[in-house]
Amino acid sequence: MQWWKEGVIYQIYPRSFQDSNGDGIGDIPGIINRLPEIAALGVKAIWLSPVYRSPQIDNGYDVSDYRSIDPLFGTMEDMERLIAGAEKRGIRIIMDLVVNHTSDEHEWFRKSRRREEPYTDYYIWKPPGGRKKRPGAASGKNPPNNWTSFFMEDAWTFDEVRREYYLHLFHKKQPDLNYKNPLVLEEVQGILRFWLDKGVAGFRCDVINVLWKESLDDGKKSSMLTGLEHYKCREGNHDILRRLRKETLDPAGAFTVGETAMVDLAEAKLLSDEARRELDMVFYFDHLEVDRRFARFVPKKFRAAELLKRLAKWQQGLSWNAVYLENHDQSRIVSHYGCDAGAGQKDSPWERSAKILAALEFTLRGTPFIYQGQEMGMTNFDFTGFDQVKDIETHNFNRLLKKFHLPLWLRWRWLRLSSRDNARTPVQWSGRPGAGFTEGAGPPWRGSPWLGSPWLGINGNYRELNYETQRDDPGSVLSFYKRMIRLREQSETLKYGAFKPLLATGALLMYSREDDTPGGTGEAYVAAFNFSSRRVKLSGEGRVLLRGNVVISNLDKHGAYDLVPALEPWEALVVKAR
Ligand code: TEU
Ligand code: CA
Repeated sequence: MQWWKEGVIYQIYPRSFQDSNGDGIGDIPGIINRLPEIAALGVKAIWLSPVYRSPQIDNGYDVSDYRSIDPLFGTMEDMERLIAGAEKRGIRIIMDLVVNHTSDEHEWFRKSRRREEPYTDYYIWKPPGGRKKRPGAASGKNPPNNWTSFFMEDAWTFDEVRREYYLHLFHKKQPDLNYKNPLVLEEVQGILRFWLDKGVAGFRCDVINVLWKESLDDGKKSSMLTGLEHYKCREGNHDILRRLRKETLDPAGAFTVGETAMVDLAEAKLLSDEARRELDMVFYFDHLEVDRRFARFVPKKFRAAELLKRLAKWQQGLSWNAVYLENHDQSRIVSHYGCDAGAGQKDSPWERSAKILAALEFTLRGTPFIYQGQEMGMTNFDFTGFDQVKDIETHNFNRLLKKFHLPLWLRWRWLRLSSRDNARTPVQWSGRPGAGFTEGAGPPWRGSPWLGSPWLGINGNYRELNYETQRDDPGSVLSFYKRMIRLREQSETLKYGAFKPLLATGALLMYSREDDTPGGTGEAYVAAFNFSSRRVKLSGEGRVLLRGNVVISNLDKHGAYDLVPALEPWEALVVKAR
């Protein structure tokens, strides 16, 4: 029995989790102080977003030393205390492995740009492009090809020291490593061994499906990422993953979940197929883009039927799923697929829909991941303009939309929904100034420059929506998450049963989870969800399907259910059908 199939994994974004020294930035001692709350949730592991030394251009996803802790977050001793403290509570630590790129302040890059061996070819360097000016290149630039970055900029920057261009699929301060140089893979093996020796249980692997750049030829012009076809999920990438697994990860019994940008089902199957020994599971994005165009940036109408279609595709397409609804790059799910009206209020659309999403997550097949604050229904930020946003991706996309002359109101309407800062506002632990996140001296929100203010504004709804108001309330979102976690842990069918889509019309969707294994229990649960603020009548077929004893109700319904006529606004109902 693999522990990572049995239990739930909790993601912490350290800078927004708990500040312990009043500088307005979350840190590792803060996480240690909150281990009792994390243990009370009932999770089996913590995935820690990066705490390595970093210039913090991309909030730590730009690493300058993989073997040291950034002073912002604490010391290596703090990290060792966290690993030991978590282990005492039966909680494993999973580190964030960011090795598609480093920071440009990493020693390797500093030496590579000076052609100091053996680092000269640790990165992807090229002389300026062909003789003729490349069409579309910004003035004065002549990059080796036409690739664009995930952050909507050029993917090449000219280095004045080496007098060549270097590739960066993200920010220009995040140069891509060159995996065609075998020394790079050796360095990565060393990083894995360093942290496995510290006692971590595995890794969440950042953009782990774009490591191998097959060629540097021009890409087909694309609305999102020109050049993607040359580096996404290439055979060389699979070889790298198999080697890391065989030589380092399997001997240590380490767990891996890959974050796989733009992955499709066929690619995800190859990456997570147990027999291929590459990754244990992968994060895909399809189910979170039902109401979005251009990845997650341009909104469109949400349709439950589309959500069910995409859920079924991945639930039935992969042998095991990483089930998640939020992370540090995504908007808050209660504001996205739910309704955050009445945030913090009892029996509000916010409370019902936060619970409906918990019921969805914990009745899907796969390892559930909870992102910090999701368990209390934290909502998207309440910022009123770009001046309060810190995320470089949001600002870059805003600059791109400005080039297309989109008016400010439309740019803000789109980007306030998709900005990664929605998930990065400080966790709301209490209703006191600083929301129990920080006791810093500065004003308790909006991230003003004074020392001690939170690095990013605290959502103004912290007074009503916080951990303390929910901890002892059996009807709270937090208590509902705890119930879901326990229910799943106690049910082999909810953990391992087959997923079967049943029906979806308008805002209503239904599916079942069944133990249909030969000689199995034949147990089946039927789950029904109303993703709307209207009462939805059930069709004849729906009424017949939704029969049995209630096991989950976000409206506290109990007992036997037969021929349910309708679902209330934002109602989730799960019955044990047999
Ligand atoms: O994200 C990579 C990635 O695919 C996302 O940036 C995604 O493309 C973007 O949010 C649009 O959907 C990982 C980390 O999760 C992210 O925080 C880092 O910024 C990025 O890699 C670079 O390390
Ligand atoms: Ca701090």
